[in-house]
Amino acid sequence: MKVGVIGLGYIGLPTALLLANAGHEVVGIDIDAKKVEKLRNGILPFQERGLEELFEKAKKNFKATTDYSSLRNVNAIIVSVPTPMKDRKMMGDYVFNAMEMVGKNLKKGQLVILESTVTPGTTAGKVREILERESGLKAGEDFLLAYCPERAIPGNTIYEMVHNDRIIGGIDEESAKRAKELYSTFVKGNIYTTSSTVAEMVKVVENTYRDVNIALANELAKIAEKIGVNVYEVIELANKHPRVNVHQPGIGVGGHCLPIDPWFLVEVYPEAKLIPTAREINDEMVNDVVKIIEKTGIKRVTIFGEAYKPDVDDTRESPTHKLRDLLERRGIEVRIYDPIVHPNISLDKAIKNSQCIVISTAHSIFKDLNWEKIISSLEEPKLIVDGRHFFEKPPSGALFYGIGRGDVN
Ligand code: SAJ
Repeated sequence: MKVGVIGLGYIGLPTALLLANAGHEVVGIDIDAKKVEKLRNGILPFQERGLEELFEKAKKNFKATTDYSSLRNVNAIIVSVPTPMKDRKMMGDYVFNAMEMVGKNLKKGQLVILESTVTPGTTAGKVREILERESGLKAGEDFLLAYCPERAIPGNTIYEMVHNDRIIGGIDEESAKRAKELYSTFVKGNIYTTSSTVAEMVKVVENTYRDVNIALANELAKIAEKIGVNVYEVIELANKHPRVNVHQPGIGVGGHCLPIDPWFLVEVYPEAKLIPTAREINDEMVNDVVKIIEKTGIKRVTIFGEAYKPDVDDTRESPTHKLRDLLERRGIEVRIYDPIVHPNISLDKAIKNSQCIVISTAHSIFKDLNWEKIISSLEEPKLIVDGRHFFEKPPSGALFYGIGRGDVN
């Protein structure tokens, strides 16, 4: 088939290349002319495991452009653009603007698929409205409309896009069926079809489940600190139960998904209590770290890790940013050391004259550092704050505070 993919980001580009690699003729459309230029010259706009090889294999069936009129001769159109949050509500401008352009170029018989994470009801609601208004065509009769959320963890996107089960929702059965046919040309996982609104809700539920679960883990960390036990040992043993899966406590929840998607559910159910409370618990985890640092009279802090999770270079909604702002507001000097996000910032420079190190992101490469040397180079009163269960045992030569470590704090 001929497929148009709008939005060549963390999800859209791998999707476009997987489709091209499966033998479809794919045209990728993005409003960012620089990104399109780079792709035309064989340069990828971001890192992702296996993307280079996929791009090499797929490039004969893939071309990038900024020109929406290339949509006129494709059979299917996938829209995968960001849906940030504004005032705790979905900011759908990128989706709605893209759908306007799709509508203006829509032809009878085409299949339109939305991938972006949206407030449940968006596809059958505003998206359908825009497409019908701009094209004068009728959804379900003249063109098909489906919703297919991505489920690929950043850092292992390509593998998961191929192997994870997929949920595909249509505004009618034919739409879901045709979308399933397209995705089954590269998805090896099971594909389950349903309505577009159910599929939209499933997507946000997946991330809300994680956020609420992490909030439970974070509250357990506070309790463990109170009663003097190691919360990680408690969770490890509780998870030996076949039907228990408590997640990991930490200094906070970042990324472009977990801090945002739960609010798309609250948007349709403002009476929600559990979901907003979980968000609050997770966002407040940095506060205890600030209190501990302030209490010790420390003036110079180096935060290890700016990425929102280990071994990625994405810093969106990273707890490190909130921690830095709170400390700086208290007149504390803050430097950030993250060799994945900032390869050219040296460790020595980042810790020179520092009194305190906070582990905010547990990058694997931090394990190879010479912690004895790092700690000896700190200036008194030398404090190590472990926000990610990085240290099994507190390193010697410094004061130590670990989230959930009631056994050693
Ligand atoms: N985190 C914890 N404790 C945990 C797990 C994570 O504090 O036990 C923190 C991480 O440090 C990070 C944040 O939560 O700051 C989010 O990390 P994450 O690993 O949950 O996930 P994301 O945001 O990279 O990816 C999630 C995934 N969703 C699910 O696993 C249900 C991924 O499959 C989605 O594709 C992605 O959201 C998305 O794009 O929606």
